[in-house]
Amino acid sequence: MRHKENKRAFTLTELILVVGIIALLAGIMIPVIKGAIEDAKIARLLNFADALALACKQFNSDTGSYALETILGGPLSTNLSTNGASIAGWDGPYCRPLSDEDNPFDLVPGGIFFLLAKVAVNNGVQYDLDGDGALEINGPGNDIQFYPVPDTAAKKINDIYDKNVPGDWKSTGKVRYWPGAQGVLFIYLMGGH
Ligand SMILES: [Ca+2]
Ligand SMILES: [Ca+2]
Repeated sequence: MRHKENKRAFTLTELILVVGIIALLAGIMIPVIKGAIEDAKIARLLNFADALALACKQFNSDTGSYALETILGGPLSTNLSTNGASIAGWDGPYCRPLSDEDNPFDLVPGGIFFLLAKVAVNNGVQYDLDGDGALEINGPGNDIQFYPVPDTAAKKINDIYDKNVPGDWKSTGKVRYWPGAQGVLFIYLMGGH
């Protein structure tokens, strides 16, 4: 004797309801998850910036000049991590060799990361710290430039450093930003007066 089939199929209404609830939950959760992932990347970027700021300070204390460590799809200048022995007073390495993966927002291999000292290159540190339109920082010094950084993350980072700085957040304070999908984020570290 066959057992009686006891399973009941979902009605169309029930299916539509379930699918609707799943879609609703996804609509709520996806932005939350995206925001959490972005916040974790921001935390990584800021830790990295802090570590490099310390390395730059030590370099400056030992040598009296400003480190130049540049990655542009690969190492270019590596005074901080490797090639500083010819610099008087150099007692490094001050950090490990950098990788483009040190930019948590690096979307494609071969992304770019800069640590620049104006003493050695043309586009160095220039900052209007107080937002009055005049530069306070315009000379040899160190900043970090990350590329690419999305503008949502750049704005959050700006608001951590430059909360009360007047003017356009992208051009004033310690954090500057060239906006765009492949935006460039600048964080002032030291020197440059
Ligand atoms: Ca100013
Ligand atoms: Ca700013």
